Amino acid sequence: MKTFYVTTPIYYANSLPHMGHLYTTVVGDFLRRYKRQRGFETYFLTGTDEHGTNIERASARAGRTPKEHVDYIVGELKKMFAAFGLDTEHGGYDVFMRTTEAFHYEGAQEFWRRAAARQTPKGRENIYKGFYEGWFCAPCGTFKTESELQPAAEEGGQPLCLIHERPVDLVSEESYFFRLSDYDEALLEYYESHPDFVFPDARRNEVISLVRGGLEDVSISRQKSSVSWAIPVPGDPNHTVYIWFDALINYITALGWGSEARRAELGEDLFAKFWPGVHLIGKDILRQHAVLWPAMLLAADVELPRAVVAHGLWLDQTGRKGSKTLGNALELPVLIRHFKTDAVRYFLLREMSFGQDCKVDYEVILERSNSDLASGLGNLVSRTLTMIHKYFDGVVPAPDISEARLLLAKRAGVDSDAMELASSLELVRDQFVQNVEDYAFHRALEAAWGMIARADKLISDAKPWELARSEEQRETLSAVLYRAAETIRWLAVLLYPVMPESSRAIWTQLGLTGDPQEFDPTELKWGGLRAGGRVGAVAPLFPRTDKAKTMAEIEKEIAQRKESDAASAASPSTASTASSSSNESAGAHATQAAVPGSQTASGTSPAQPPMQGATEAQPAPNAQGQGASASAPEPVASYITIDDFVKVEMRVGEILTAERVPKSDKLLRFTIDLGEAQPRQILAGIAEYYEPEKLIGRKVAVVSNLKPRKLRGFESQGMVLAASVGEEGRPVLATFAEEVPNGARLK
Ligand code: ME8
Repeated sequence: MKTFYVTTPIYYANSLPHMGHLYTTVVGDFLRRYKRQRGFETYFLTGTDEHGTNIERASARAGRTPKEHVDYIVGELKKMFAAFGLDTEHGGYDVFMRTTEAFHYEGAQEFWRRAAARQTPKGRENIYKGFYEGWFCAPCGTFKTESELQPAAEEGGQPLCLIHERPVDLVSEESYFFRLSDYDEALLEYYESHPDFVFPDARRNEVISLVRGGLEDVSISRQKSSVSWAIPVPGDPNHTVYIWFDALINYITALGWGSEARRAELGEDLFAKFWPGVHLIGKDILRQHAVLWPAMLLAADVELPRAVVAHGLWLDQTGRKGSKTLGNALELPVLIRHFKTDAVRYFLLREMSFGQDCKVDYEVILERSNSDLASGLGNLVSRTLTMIHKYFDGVVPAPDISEARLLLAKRAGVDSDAMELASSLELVRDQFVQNVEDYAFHRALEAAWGMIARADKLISDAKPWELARSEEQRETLSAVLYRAAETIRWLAVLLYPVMPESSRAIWTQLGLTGDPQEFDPTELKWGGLRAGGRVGAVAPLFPRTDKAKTMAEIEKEIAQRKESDAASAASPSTASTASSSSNESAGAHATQAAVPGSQTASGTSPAQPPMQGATEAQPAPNAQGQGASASAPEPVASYITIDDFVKVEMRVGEILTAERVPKSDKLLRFTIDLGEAQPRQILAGIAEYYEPEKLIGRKVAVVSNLKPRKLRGFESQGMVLAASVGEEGRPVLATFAEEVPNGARLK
């Protein structure tokens, strides 16, 4: 049997999914259902990427351990996906892959060992130890180039990630590197000999020119002390595997690669059966999938995927990418409450020209749902079946017109035989199929809606309500309604992968047995609807929505949700993503008072991000990592120990003086009494939120053993702590409700 393996990205389990995540999963679900209809044995993977700094941070904000946090997110995500028919129970994904599965640890470590034991096409070690420094955006999980950053507002400050509009961290540490730079020729050859490997062409060209421009090595580990919530590097407990290196491998560990335990659990060798697969991704993660991943597979001597298929991004009306962090993406709970979930599936596939970006808001979905579904498909089904009930007591009427009645039929504008309609349905069906094969889903649906227009025209030209008045035109009436009903049967088969639930409802209303999923669209033949059978009861498929009323409800609901997020953000003890539907940025977390660039004191310029060239510092072969025996996954802990904690010295300080720093909108300069011989000078980026004069005499919490650093020419000798509230990260100074002496230590 032909097989088809399709994957979505595994989504970061830091916060709840939004419409962007739903989109790729709906496309995957659509393709697998379509391929199953076409006789393929299919396997569909979606899941979550559960390691890394961002998840550690999100869990800390939510007051959970990382494991509790990812379990919570996965539980919610699965419920939401189920509402859209994407889970196994509804015929959706076969595996919900999680990178915290023990078998994935085993497989990922085995992959590392395999790559480390082999050489690059240019005869050097695949993995070596070096030193990495760069600007790291935790929400992106990647290092950033200068062009991907907005320069820091202050000298020595943190630049902002252009996608997330948040400060990035300067990360500098010993790291293992993957020698990607040795794979440029091998990759270019592969792209050349596999023209369908990257789709669409625009993305393929982008990838080719990126690789032609030269690749640099990729940092693939972090020190355990900086990222502990991750898979340990085999043979080196001080390092953890960089999240992208870990995550990409999921596509094969899910099938049992590298883990005997997983193969036993699956009961068969799914890797042998289904690999290579097709990776559906958003274009935001193209480089990782079309450059890094194939090079990793070459390094470990594993067959490359069949294709990397990249779609465009959903944007808000101002043209910004819908994202969790910006909170501008459409929220799944809102979609679930206010729309038929099949209508959302249809919208996603119909609205976006696959490969291109597309603007969206709730209103556009409502409009499409009303026009294409309520007035289009839904209306065609209900008017046809209602007329069959009314004029034929619910019995499917005969398709043919006898010789004697041909002229009468012609007079009513109805062709004598149905072959013209049948062949135009075949044509549309072929267009539908071809467009699906070409990932042009919007065109496939446009074609299907051509069928609806055709059937609507058939009805409005023939005017069955007039034919019904004349006994002589009984056969014409019968033929018209049969043709409309048979067209609907074809539509139910074509649209099954798009709207499984509605297509089944249409099937039942037509009085058919079996399931539209069992029909191969290419085998549809005119006349499959049996005359004389009974149609079922008519029930509205897509009720019309009152746009103004629904929009008002949605807006109110979102406003209330934002308010409750802000309220929970303002009281850190209750901050939790449980209260937030899809916006992880709404939590409150203790942070420095927005003093830029405090994480690392190094002033050196950052290296390029891994995919565009990590600068190789001191290449050194990784002797330790090579040939280490396959061992059980090492457990990871997300906690810091008390020893880690006591390294941070925090003290009570009293603000003695406060003033604005000249030429800076953000910085205040304080002198603060920490109970020491001399007060300290400390700078904090809170000038937009606090009047300096009003802070004099205020007791604050200060990190007192932070390495001093210069900001705008002033040395800052510590850091004032504040909660970061709401989406804009408004600082609220941490303070004390009771009298405390200056210098008292916080423990
Ligand atoms: O990148 N429009 O996870 P992620 C369209 N864990 N699709 C969107 C979208 C938008 N506005 N926003 C998100 C990761 N997506 C990694 C992947 S795979 C080994 C690791 C979809 O949670 C789209 O598929 O940031 C995009 O590529 C993916 O979600 C990113 O999800």
